[in-house]
Amino acid sequence: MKEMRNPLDLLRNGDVPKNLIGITEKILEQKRIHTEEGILLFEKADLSLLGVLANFIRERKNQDFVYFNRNFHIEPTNLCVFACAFCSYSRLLKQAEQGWVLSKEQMLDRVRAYDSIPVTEVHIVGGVHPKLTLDFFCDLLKSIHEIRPNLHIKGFTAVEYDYMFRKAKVSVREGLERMIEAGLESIPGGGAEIFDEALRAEICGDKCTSAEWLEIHKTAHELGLKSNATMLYGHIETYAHRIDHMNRLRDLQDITGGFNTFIPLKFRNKDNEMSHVPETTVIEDLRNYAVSRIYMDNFDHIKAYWPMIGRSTAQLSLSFGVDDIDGTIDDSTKIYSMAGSEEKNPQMNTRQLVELIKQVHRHPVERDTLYNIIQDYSNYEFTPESEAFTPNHLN
Ligand code: V47
Ligand code: SF4
Repeated sequence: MKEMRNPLDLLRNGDVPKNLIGITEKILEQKRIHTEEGILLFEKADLSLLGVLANFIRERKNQDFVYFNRNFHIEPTNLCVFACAFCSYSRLLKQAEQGWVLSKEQMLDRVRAYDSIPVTEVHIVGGVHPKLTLDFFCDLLKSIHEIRPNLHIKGFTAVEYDYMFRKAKVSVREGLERMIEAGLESIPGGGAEIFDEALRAEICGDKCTSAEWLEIHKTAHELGLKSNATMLYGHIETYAHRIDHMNRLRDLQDITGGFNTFIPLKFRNKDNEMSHVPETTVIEDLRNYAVSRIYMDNFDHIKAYWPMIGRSTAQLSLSFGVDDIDGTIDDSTKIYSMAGSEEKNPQMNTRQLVELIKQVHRHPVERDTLYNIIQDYSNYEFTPESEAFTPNHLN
């Protein structure tokens, strides 16, 4: 799988269709491509050409490294004031008996469960609940750091912040400053969905707007935080909507440079209001990763989130521009198992993640949230002592 064709050979041998020669040359000359060209790639380029081009860029940016981290999730609640049509995970407040709300102590117990385990990040994300306020979360973050000062807290989507800050009657800047003061260190990429306003109105009309999502990330970057960006694809959007979404992120990245990673999220259709919408094929998923890698020229990393697409597609994605597969997770997220992912209990120990990456002849590298390298596992020999274990606290 590692052996990819030299992109120049494709051109020399006349293997590139006439209508794609100009754009292929541009990509190989490392020039930025624009809206019409992005749409053309989606519409006309076949999987093999996209793979060769995306691979060329991935190699230039990240050589043969594949990044992962050791992390776990805390999902404070799945009760939510919003009702996004694609969401299988949340329940409305009036359905409280079907959901959960963790107390502060329960969340701290999750952190304590990792006492002797070398995780570096906790990813906190959940539904939007009116009782979980800015003060509550500031207090939670402080307490997490009292238990584990070096654990990186990547927390809360822009959607959660937008609601939390309005309720607390503070500006985005002030709200983020308070969270940073309490221990927030970066922001995950959720809640972006698809930025086109008409489409957003159809699938998640009641939560924060695209402009508000972008403003929160911009302010976070100005305050020195890094963040990620997602795109929910494979539902009712067109290729033009995907490129529009990428354009808005690419423009902001030009200004701030604050995004770490772009994470395309495949729409899963189990048990939600959009269950009638068929899911994309794996071929389409790979084409989407590849175009993302080509188009998002100012993003260093493209992540395939393995709990959502499954381990095999995550392996395949590494030949289509992806250089990051997130982390060990430790069965601590329910978002995707509830939406129909093949991963029912997403959990891999470090050895399993390393083997997954080595099977496709890439160099596994453990990183922290900010992509500082913790350990290169290319020539690492696991021993029973060094093998990471999990606390199975949810089993
Ligand atoms: O915003 C919800 C998505 C996101 C479905 O930043 C769905 O490192 C597909 O953003 N089918 C939350 N997707 C998760 C998220 C995330 C995940 C992993 C890593 C990072 C990171 C961020 O999950 C939501 C929404 O776009 N989502 N329901 C569904 N049925
Ligand atoms: Fe709530 Fe997020 Fe689900 Fe939308 S995607 S309903 S905001 S939990």
